[in-house]
Parts: sequence; C-alpha cells; structure tokens
Amino acid sequence: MRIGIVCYPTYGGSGVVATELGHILSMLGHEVHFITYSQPFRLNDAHKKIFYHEIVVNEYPLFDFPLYESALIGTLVDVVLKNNLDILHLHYAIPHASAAYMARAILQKKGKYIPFITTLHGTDITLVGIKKNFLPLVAFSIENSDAITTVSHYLKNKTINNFAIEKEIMVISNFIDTSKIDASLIKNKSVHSCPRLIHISNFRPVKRVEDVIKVFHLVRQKMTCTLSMIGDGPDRLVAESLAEELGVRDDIQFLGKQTDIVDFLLKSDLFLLTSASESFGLSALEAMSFGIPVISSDSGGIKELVTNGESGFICPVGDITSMASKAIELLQNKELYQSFSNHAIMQSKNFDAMKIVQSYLHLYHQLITEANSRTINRK
Ligand code: GMT
Repeated sequence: MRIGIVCYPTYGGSGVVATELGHILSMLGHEVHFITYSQPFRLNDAHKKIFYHEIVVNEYPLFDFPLYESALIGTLVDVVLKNNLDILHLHYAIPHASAAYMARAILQKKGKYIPFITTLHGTDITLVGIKKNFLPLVAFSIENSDAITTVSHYLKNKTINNFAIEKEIMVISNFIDTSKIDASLIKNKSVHSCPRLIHISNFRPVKRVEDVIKVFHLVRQKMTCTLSMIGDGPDRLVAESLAEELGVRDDIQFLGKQTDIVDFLLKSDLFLLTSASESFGLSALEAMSFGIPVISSDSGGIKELVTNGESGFICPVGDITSMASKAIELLQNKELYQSFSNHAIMQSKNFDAMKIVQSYLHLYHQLITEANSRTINRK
C-alpha cells in the first residue's frame, strides 16, 4: 500500500503515534509518505520506504495569518497524484480532517477517490475543537471522513457527546513497540537508593506541570529523591519558578525536549502525570513498558492503561496530597513496588504495536477496496 500520513511534527503524542505507525508500516513493506510542515521529531531513520514531503506555507503581505490549511490541501493533492497514494491517514482533526476533505473533493474532480481516515487524539476533541468557531467545521469533517478512529474509549464517548457524531467510531488504542526493550534490565526492578521521578510532556496548561512540582516537593520532604522534567512548552518557566520557590530546584533537572527517552526511562522509578485531561497518556504507557509505575490524575483515558492499585495509583485531578502519599507508599515498600513494576510491564503488553498496527492495516484495506469499487462503478 502507498499511505500518506499527516501529523503535527512537534513534541506531542499524536506526532509520536503517527511517526511510530509510519515506521512500522514501512517495516512491513508499505510505502509511507509523511506530509508535514517539518520533519517529525522522532522520524530519524533512513528507511527506503519512508518519504517526507514538506508543506511550505507561503507568506504574503496581505495575510496576517499563515494559511497552513490551504497549503496542506495543495500539498495533499500534489503528493497523492505524484505518488499514486492509496489512502490518507490524518492525525489530529484540526485542520487536517477538513484539509483532507477538500483534497478528496479536488481529486475526485480529477477522477481519483482518495479515502481518508481521521484519528482523533485528544485536545482536538476535548479542548480546541469544541471552541464555538471551530466546532461546525470539526464536526463536519469528522463526520465526512471515510473512517474515524479514537485512541481510547473515553475519547470516543467525548467525540460523540461533544460533536453529536453519528458515524461509527472505531477505537484503536495507542501502542508501544516493546521488542527493542531488554527485558533483563527491567524485570523485578527495585527503587534506586535515591529514587528518581520523571515527567514527560509538552508543558501545556492541560498538563498541570505545577502539580508535578508540588507532588515532588511533598515527596522530597519525606526522602532524598530527584525529578527529571522532560519536554518544553508554555508552562516550563512557571514550573521552574515554582521549584525555586519551594526550594526543590536543585533536585530537579529540566532537560527540555529529548528525542531519545530510553536512557531516561531506564534510570527512572516513578512516572508522574497530573493532567487535567488526558485522552490516553502515551507517555505513561512508554514508562510502563519500562516497568515504571504511574502516579496519575483521574483524567479520561488513563484508566484504560493504568490499573489503579496494580500498576499505578490514580488520584483526583489536583489532589497533590494523595498523589504524593501514594508515591511515597510505593517508593518505600519494596514488595509493593516490584509488584506494581511487573504489572506495569504486563499491562503495557496489551498495547503491543504489531497487534494494534494490524487494526489500522485492516481498516486501510477495507477503505481502499471500497474506494476502488466506487471508481469501477463510475466507469
Ligand atoms: O498533549 C499531548 O500530549 C499532545 C497531544 C497531541 O494530540 O499531540 O496528545 C494527545 O494525543 C496523545 C497520543 O494519542 C495521547 O496519548 C494524549 O493523551 C493526548 N493528550 C491529551 O489528551 C491532553
């Protein structure tokens, strides 16, 4: 198959999922064309079946705002035609689904029906997409996708409720490729003598990174420990100032964006995720696959991967006292920690990449067959 993938290439879960998916599809022998405004940040392998097409957003003195969506439509039309693509897979609805809708209409006039799948990831549904001026277009383009998938059951329900979508929505969870992890390094993990906590995100307000610092501050009062803050975004400075204010700045490393997080995960004991809303929590899944239990807020889809009291603890959003006391309980109890760590590894295997990518492949096949029969009927 020749598959076009559109995603945000920046430091975010949807871009990571899209990149990993493209990588696996190419390993399975498919031709993958990434159509993005810059190289996706984890797209660093030179596989001969992976192609990258840059969306160039033209500037013109009359425009106060860059016309990304228009440039994307034109690039989609061009890439589909030149590479004879079979299907488009859009990650994150805004504005990718509406751009694909327009590209499909333009291509139809040229005699080609290009089916497209929209995968909804999170804030496109829970936060940004529901803004009054976006909602009609987001709802319309979701409804008019050839197929819609969400990364969790939670997000599927949110989509139906927020946008009154009647079209069938398929849940295809996020996934993790655990084949590269050396099992001997993570089995029966025990906590480091100076425990290491970790948080990975894009430091947007929805992540409540101040809560991460506050939880760490409470844990630090009970034991010597450190915190690695990986990622960057609008709330990084707020988090750094709070750490200073609470007197824990020296115990925290703000590491910024890191492409390769394997070494950090191998050295960490506990993952903190304090989001106000989290449709899935891919970073938590990545941590679990390394045997790291998760302390999380009760924010949406996280319960679909973390079992409260087995592979982590889930506390109400903003309840930093409970999160800290659960963290301390885990870090101080060797047997409990080991059991949580092993459960985390076991549960992460439910999201095995090879199994989940097959669901996407099955859907691609189905849509391509339908598109072909449309073309044949027209002839
Ligand atoms: O906030 C992020 O982590 C980025 C955001 C995105 O769309 O790029 O992530 C969303 O998609 C991830 C991959 O499917 C999910 O794991 C995250 O839970 C989701 N983020 C939110 O819902 C806040």
